[in-house]
Amino acid sequence: MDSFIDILPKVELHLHIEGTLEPETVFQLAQKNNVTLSHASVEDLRSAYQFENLQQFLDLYYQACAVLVTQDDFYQMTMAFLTRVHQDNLVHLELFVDPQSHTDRGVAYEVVINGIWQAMKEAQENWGMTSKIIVCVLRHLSPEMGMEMLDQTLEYLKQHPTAPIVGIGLDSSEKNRPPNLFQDIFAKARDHGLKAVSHAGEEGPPSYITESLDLLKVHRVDHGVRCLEDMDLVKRLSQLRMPLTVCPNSNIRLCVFDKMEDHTLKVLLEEHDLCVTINSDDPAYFGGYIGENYKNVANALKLSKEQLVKLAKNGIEASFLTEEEKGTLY
Ligand code: ES4
Ligand code: ZN
Repeated sequence: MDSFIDILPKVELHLHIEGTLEPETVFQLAQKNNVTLSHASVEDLRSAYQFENLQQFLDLYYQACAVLVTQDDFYQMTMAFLTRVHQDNLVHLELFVDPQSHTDRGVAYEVVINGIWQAMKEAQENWGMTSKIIVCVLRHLSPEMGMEMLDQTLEYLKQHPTAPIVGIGLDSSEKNRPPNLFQDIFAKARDHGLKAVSHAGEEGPPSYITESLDLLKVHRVDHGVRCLEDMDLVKRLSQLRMPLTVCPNSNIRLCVFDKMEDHTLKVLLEEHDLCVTINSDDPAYFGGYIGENYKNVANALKLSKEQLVKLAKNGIEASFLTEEEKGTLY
């Protein structure tokens, strides 16, 4: 089954580009940019990757973000990631970036996007891999700060009309930060033609998924696994054919489920006929890139080849590609 997964063309829709920084790169960039880290060595940092919840992970993730300073740093990080997932036969990617975790430290918005975009262009030229950017609002910060980030995005798009930014997302600490706090930002983003996605129902309650649908008018729900606590919601997600970007390794590493055998992905896919997709979230932190996520969940839940193909096709369907572009991937 692993070799079948290796050759299966895959799409990734839930990937935080900052979550691809491997500990070796964190140390290398820290040294180059004179950034002080609170861990003594690569091994020390890697051994700290044992999390009991989302917040413990985010504390380390934001600390590591501080090593990214120049446009070339963002380019190198993205290029290293794209090179890695090209080996997994990734054919299309819609990546998340958290501009606020960089602009808050004095890094210019365009430095972040220019660096990522350059790597994306090379991946398309070299391998035909297509990719897009979704800028995320950090929900632990104020809605005003999120609106500022959206305004920077709209200004960047005005200056760079061919930029691959296609959507806005909502990420970071979910508990006690309901989507309704951010509805003005999403309304404005929509008015400017951006698509919408939101992390919901990972650690937060199913009502955050409902709010994401009703108030943020999202096109996809990121994670969404806690929908199973509300059967009316599950029915609605099924009727809407609303995609869920599920991240198996992440869910185990952040203790959303105790072990992979307990993961509800197969129930969501087969019993409730939801548009489930497989994604890696923060692969450097959660023990695996897209291929490993497919393999781990396939082995633990004994998924068939047909089910794996269905999951991969759901990824194409749930993407923000045009119908014509999707047709070339199916
Ligand atoms: C994240 Cl797993 C997860 N959840 C919410 N926000 C995030 N940012 C990066 N990874
Ligand atoms: Zn995520």
